[in-house]
Amino acid sequence: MRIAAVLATALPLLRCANEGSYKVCWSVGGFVADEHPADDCPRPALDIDIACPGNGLDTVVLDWVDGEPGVCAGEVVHSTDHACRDGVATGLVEAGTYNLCAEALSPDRERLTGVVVAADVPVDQDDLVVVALPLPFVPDCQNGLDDDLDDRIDDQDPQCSDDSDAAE
Ligand SMILES: [Ca+2]
Ligand SMILES: [Ca+2]
Repeated sequence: MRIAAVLATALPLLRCANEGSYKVCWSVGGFVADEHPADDCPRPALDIDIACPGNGLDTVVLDWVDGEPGVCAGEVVHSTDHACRDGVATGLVEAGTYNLCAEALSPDRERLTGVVVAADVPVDQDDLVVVALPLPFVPDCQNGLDDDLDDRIDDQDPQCSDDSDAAE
């Protein structure tokens, strides 16, 4: 009887890790809107076969923030860095509702794009939440790199008519 009582107390605690699982997908340039299966990541809109630094994007930082809806200034309860320009991350946070904030960083960790906010994302216990983050495409002419290796970067390069040019 005593063992049974202990188990009855302990089992709910073991089962209730109070963690919610998530999957985050991001793609520079966005996703194809009509392909968004609930259990998987949508297809990237751009089919660009460039290595991660090729577009100046070196790191994607994902922050789960507990704070005002839509605001990234709050308690960061979970933060991960990811290499590569398109990607997927999965993980666990304490079950709750968060803002998901993402930043695309250059190799010297300068912020390349504005913070992308997915507000009020419910991450429930024993549930997988899929969040898609369409990170903005960073044109060659504002990525901080000398893409064509002529020793001139971005607006210093005469190939760039303005910073929206996709090719340096
Ligand atoms: Ca450049
Ligand atoms: Ca150049």
